[in-house]
Amino acid sequence: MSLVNFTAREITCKIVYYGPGRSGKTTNLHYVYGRVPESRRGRMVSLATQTDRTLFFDFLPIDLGQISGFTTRFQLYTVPGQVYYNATRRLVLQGADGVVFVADSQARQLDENIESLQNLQANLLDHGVDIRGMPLVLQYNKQDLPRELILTSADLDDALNFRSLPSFPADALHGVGVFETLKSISEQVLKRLSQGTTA
Ligand SMILES: Nc1nc2c(ncn2[C@@H]2O[C@H](COP(=O)(O)OP(=O)(O)OP(=O)(O)O)[C@@H](O)[C@H]2O)c(=O)[nH]1
Ligand SMILES: [Mg+2]
Repeated sequence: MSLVNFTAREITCKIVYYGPGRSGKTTNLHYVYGRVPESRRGRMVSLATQTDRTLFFDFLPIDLGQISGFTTRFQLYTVPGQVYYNATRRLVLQGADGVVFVADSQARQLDENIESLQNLQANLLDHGVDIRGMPLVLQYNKQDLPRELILTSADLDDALNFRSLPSFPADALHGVGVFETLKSISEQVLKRLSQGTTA
């Protein structure tokens, strides 16, 4: 849940990167960490297994600077994608202001993507949140892989994009689409916040 401190003129929002195992959620955060100037980011905390699978979550706080006179901070989290970590996923999702769904573009991962999206919907519902009301963007990652292995953005939109959400092709390993995705979700979250406070 976003925290607005009117005295200090600070806003803090929580963005959660969600998606199936090995889709590239942690890779997105690593890229952001590497590109945001040190003065604008905190320490990245990763709780991972020895093989780099996220065990609990990754956490990266970044500072977007001044927006409408408020210092705006985003806390980026990833969930563990592996199916059996659902309790942890649900916990990390709690209080999210926005979600980035990182899909794996490989054709053989399509069922995992669909299952993970359904799992997101169910876990949000457990927190009393309707997915249709949650700021959400889709990222089609691993578009750098050979054409015969992956689905195009258009195919993935057909299969996953149930309400014309913003969607971005990406190669998070090399940074393609990473900041476009982050910018889109940030804008949606801030828009929601401004609507909420003026309502
Ligand atoms: N070719 C390619 N490989 C990628 C891309 N993004 C991530 N990877 C690789 O995919 C593997 C999994 O990436 P992670 O970022 O750890 O995946 P994750 O979604 O955090 O996985 P979990 O923590 O298990 O949920 C790693 O070997 C990455 O280097 C991409 O855009 N292209
Ligand atoms: Mg991970």
